[in-house]
Amino acid sequence: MNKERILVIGACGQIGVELTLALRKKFGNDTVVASDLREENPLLKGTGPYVALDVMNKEMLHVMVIRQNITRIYLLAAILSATGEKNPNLAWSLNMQSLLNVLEIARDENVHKIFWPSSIAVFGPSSPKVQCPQQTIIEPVTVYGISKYAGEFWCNYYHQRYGVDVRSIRYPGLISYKSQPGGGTTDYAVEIFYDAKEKKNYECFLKEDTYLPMMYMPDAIRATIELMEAPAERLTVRTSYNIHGMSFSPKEVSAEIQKHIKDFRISYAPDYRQPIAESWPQSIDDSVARNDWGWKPEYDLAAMTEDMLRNIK
Ligand code: NAD
Ligand code: AKB
Repeated sequence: MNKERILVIGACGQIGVELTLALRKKFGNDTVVASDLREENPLLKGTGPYVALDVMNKEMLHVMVIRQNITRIYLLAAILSATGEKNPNLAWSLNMQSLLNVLEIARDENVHKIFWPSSIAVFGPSSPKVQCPQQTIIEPVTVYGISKYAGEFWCNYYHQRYGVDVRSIRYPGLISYKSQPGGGTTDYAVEIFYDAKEKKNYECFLKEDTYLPMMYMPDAIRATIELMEAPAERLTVRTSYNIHGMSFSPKEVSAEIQKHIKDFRISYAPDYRQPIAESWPQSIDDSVARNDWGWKPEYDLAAMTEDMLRNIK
């Protein structure tokens, strides 16, 4: 009998909606409790239990975990890179305190597995730009990147010191069509598809030759599930795993879109997000994830573009 009881925190966000649906498919609808500050996302309605929850309220979270017999938590609530630069204190406070609340409750209760995502934003200008390795110089310059790097070490600490089985991935920029992105620097790579379909033109907030690591959402969801199902003894990284899907620039993705929408045009008006993007690597070496738990992406730029344009209504 399946005794798992899963809590997804931040279930109405870009990743949360798709991850919740995927977990419900795998473990059963009633096994996965979705929660968020926001109103329930329409795609989640009727697919399983939903509770309004502020992860910053540790007592409420603790009561919820006990009452619902939660055994696994996926913590997705966070403030992303671009929004974080507008309100650094809030970003630090939410990104750190939410993680510490979850780790402490997991240590004290019957929560035997946690997933918490980090980001390629941990890397800074001094990290290698191409094929950035798992272990390298890491000097982030955004508050988001600092919070993710500190978070990685809290995960490692709770694992080493208290045996909490917390697992993590440094997601690249994620591209999807089911739920909108929430204030990141890589959001252009989602917006461009919507504007291409709706208006046949897009004004990009990054320069045309800004290469960034990216991934299509189905690959990211699969990576998350595969990491969480991997045998603990296979995992050599308890901070956070590099994973890579593809690397492209605004110019390259617009050329790919033009193969489907001939009269699509892109223009460029770089803003405060340009220096954030320039501080990150252009591509990621994910050989450790490949060796440890068999990670392998399926989507490249062409396959993703075709799927995005087919699915955006
Ligand atoms: P998002 O902003 O789309 O979703 C976050 C969700 O958390 C939102 O629905 C929001 O309402 C909720 N939330 C915010 N504060 C909360 C609180 N106090 N209590 C409960 N819920 C709260 O973010 P996302 O893109 O889905 O990202 C999820 C995680 O993945 C984050 O940790 C993010 O840093 C990480 N990540 C995302 C990407 C990406 O490209 N989307 C890349 C790297 C890492
Ligand atoms: C962002 O741009 O902030 C996120 C990320 C790469 O973490 N998409």
